[in-house]
Amino acid sequence: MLDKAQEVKQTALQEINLAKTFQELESFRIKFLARKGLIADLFDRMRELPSDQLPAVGKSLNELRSFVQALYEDKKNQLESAQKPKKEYLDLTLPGRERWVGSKHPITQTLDEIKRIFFGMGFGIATGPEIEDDYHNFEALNFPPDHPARDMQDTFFVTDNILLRTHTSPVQIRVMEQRQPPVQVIVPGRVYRNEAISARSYCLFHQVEGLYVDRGVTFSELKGTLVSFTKQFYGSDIKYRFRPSFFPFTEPSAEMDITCFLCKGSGCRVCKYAGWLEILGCGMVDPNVFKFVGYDTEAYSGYAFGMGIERIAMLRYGIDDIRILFENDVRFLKQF
Ligand code: 2NM
Repeated sequence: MLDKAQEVKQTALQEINLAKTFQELESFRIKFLARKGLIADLFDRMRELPSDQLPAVGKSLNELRSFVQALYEDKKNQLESAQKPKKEYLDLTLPGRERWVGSKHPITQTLDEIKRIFFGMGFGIATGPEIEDDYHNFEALNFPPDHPARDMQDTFFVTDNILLRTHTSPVQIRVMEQRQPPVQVIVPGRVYRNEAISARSYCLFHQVEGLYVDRGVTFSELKGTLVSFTKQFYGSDIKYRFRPSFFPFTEPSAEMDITCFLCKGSGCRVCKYAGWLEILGCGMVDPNVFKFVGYDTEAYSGYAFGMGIERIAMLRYGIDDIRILFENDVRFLKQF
């Protein structure tokens, strides 16, 4: 039996040198070390031995198994390290890996620029809830009960009385409920409209609205402020005009147009060959609104204005589909 063990040891020593691949090494393992291999076979045959020989034979079979197992492990390590490249080659002349730096969303960039200009003219900032009640979104803003904007078709209702704000004006109502004039704030934020989604309109967009209330505020101050903003934002060479308009919460109301900054008024795709671009709505706050918030309508007057940020950003960056602003596709965003 001990001779047999010696023989197996010699065979293993020869055959381990013949194993040059993982496959050959696996055959080696199966031949010698597996459950039905040569060594297991020797252990099985111990049953035939007289009991006085068992300790010595057992000891040498265990040694044999450890020995062959070690041959196997060494060869396996050799084969594995032969697979790896000898040494990593470090090319110090290669340029460093550039770190990918994120950028601000074009809507955020546009908002930041608008805020910066109004901060420079003395405006503060106010924010408020996106989920509003009918009172702050419509009633206190002088919308009559049957106004079409109050329809399910245009507004996302949560309950009969609770809705997603359709403009940021309810924040102005909340500001006026809490403070007496002078009030001079801009209100940036998300607003929601239940409209068919298309290249031109999305169910969600951003607005900046502004409000200035004090003693003796006039329409010419409104014009002066908006003209100053417009020249800072679009450039001092643009021309502008105010057209009469209508909003429930302002009287009189107007819309402001500027000459198309692309074609300078001669007509192009951006301005749809009109030469003019509509950029905001504005007006003198209707005294009915002041009554709702408890302001003295004899003592105070004020102006308000509002603009849609997506429209401005689309004009500015030449984007022709509003939906791409909400997709967060990095291939689009990394261009800004
Ligand atoms: C606009 C146009 C004109 C506006 C009015 C008010 C408030 F609360 F003072 F009545 N907030 N915003 C307003 C006025 C908004 O957006 C096109």
